[in-house]
Amino acid sequence: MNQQEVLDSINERVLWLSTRIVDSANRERDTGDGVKVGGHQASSASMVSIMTALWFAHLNPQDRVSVKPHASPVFHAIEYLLGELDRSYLTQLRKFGGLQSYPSRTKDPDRVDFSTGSVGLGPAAPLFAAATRRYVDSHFGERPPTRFIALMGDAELDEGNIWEAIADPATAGLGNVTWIVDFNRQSLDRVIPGVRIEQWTAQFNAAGWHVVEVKYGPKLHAAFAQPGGAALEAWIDAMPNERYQSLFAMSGEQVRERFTEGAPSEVLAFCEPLNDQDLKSLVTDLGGHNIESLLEAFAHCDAVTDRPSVIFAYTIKGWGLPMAGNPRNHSMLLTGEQIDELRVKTGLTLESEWDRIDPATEVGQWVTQRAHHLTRTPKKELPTIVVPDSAGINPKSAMSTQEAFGRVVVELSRNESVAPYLVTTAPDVATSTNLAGYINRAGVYNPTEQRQWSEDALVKWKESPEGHHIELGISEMNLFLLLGQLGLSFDLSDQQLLPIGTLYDPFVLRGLDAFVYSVYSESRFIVAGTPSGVTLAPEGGAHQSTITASVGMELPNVTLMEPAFATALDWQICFALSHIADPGKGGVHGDPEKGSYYFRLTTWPIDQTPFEQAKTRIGEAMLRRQVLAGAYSLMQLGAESETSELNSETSIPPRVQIAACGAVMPEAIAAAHELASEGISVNLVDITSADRLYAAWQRTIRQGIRTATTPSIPGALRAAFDLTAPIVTVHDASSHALAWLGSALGVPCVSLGVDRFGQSGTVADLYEEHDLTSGSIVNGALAALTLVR
Ligand SMILES: Cc1ncc(C[n+]2csc(CCOP(=O)(O)OP(=O)(O)O)c2C)c(N)n1
Ligand SMILES: [Mg+2]
Repeated sequence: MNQQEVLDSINERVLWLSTRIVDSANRERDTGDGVKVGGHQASSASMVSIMTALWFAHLNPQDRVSVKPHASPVFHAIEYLLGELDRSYLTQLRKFGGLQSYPSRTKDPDRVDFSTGSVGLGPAAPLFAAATRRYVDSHFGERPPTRFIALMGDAELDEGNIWEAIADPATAGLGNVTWIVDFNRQSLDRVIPGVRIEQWTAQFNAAGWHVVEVKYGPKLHAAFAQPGGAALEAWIDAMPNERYQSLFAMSGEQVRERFTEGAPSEVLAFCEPLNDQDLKSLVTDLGGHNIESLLEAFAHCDAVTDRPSVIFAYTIKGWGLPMAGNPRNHSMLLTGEQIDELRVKTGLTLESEWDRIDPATEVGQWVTQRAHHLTRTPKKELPTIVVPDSAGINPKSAMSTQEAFGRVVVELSRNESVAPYLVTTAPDVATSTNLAGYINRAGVYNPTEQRQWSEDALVKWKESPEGHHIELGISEMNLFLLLGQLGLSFDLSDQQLLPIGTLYDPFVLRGLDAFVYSVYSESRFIVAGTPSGVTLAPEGGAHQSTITASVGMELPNVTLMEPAFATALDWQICFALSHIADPGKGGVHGDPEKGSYYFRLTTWPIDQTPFEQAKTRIGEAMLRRQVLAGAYSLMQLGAESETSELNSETSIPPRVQIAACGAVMPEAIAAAHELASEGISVNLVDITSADRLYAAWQRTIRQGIRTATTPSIPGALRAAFDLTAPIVTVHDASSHALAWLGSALGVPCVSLGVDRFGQSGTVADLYEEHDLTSGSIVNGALAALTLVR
């Protein structure tokens, strides 16, 4: 057997297994609920030849591949054939604890390098992983060369994030990246009308990419070179996509009829001597299903080392299956009879259908040799980065959290054990989010040294391979994709980093899908959303974020922190970095501290004295613990007069609690004093992380539910709150984000926040408009007191 025959034989088996994996999940599993299991035989079949060529003839162990979501059965079939997946999993596609519907780094049992699912993000991930590797190689010495490869569906090119990713200079010149487009000209619902290859090629070329087309296989190429071949080529090229695709599911006789209908005489003359079967196999000879053509294209891409490559591999959705080229094949499944036929065609029986390829055969030996070649060396343990408890900033009397953030990062850049690992990034907002001081010290990363032309003494953005800041264009998608890959560097580049990104808080939502993508992949980074809320008043309208606090709280693997005071922020950043620094302790499963951290900050300067007073009252060590746990009592004011209307009937003064988060703290403090002067005693709690508090509450509740015992109130809440007094919550965010506190404490709760879109104005205007003034907080507290029964 020659190499082509060996690989074709493996290809046939991969097609069988991937089809059968989906078939078994759907026809043989009793889910008990009648809900269809699903899986994608047609999308998988389309990718079979490309993946066989890669894994069985091209990849090296250190290469990293992102696999198109709907080709997950092909990936698992290959991993199984290579001995990396236990046979028992083959009947567990989409089963709880089994193979995931789409490749998952964290939940699949085999070697998934990149999770995929939301189309467009999967291909971008290896591009940013390669950018991360370039950074790591510049700073920590070169790793063994890795090719970062993405296998993507052609409909993924409709996603804007693809074009954002390739347009950013941060991804330029990455010669170790190849995207392979499974160019079946079909998406979910349709055969794509009109092929946009020319437009796409131009777009990739314009972005500086190397473009390769693998359109026809060797049989067609040979035919085109013969007399009449030029006419044949022109005829196929001009044929509407739908018509061409329909040939694939036809018999030879039908193909002749449909293919030659209306054809010029030269084409008819060319087809005439061929028998039906030969004609079909000739005209359906697409490059994306020819392993030789694919390997040639891969070699071309390897030879181009100064820019990324994209291969358009022409394929057929459902290749090799009866549903080939059918416009509605996306979720079609083979019938039992069709499976039986495919099994026979593949040379298997009911007894042998799940077997690996016999290692005693020539093909089996090839597989064994590839399995050996692709074995990855076990990961070495990475040293832990020692992060101090505090960066030691000395806050001025009044300071905003954004300013404090800038100072913390600068201070950390002076710390020898932390500084080498810090890497910052921002989508064109580094200066306006207070990273400039850090960048002046640490420099901008550029793979090649750049001469500086600016005379500006304040902004010294030296660009060199030693720089630590990666400046991006204004794409929040790119920010979260890059942060995601920087935060997985410990796994994909054997080097842990401490990544910190900044963006304007409202635009967290612009990058949200990439944010979700990155934390679903268990990446570890810090992101600061700043400024946030209506407090950035004159900036106005669409720049005012309201639902981002809820996003930070609700997103798994992310901890939201929203401090009011500079020292609290300092402690929280160091806490976050110390967890990010320690990937050796395993994934985030069950441990929310092991994920990423989202700081919601503001430019509103706040008097720091109350925090210093709380430090004296509570003690620094205890206060630090409480700040990190999510809340502490900032001040406790006794009723200043005994004449309040509310306590006229009893001698005990009424007591109320204010739970305030972030920028609104001065209003909350003023309200506390006003209430005290009206004869009401007040406990004012600074919520430093609503997320950590909520998580602690939920943990005790879940524990109670699982063990059928009375849930306790978590220590973090007990330490800061009084368990009897009603509460008013105040937040420059949706009022909903803190509204759960009443339930957690079992007291009446009134929640103030921003539940409508804002507009420009002064901070005072907007606090008035959204009931965030001290007067509104006082009235809210009084309302809460009336709710006490
Ligand atoms: C962001 C996003 N939108 C929609 C979907 C639903 N969806 C899944 S596959 C698909 C089309 C896939 O077409 P293509 O990428 O060409 O892959 P093929 O199945 O043709 O190989 C769509 C729209 C998705 N997974 N992600
Ligand atoms: Mg497609």
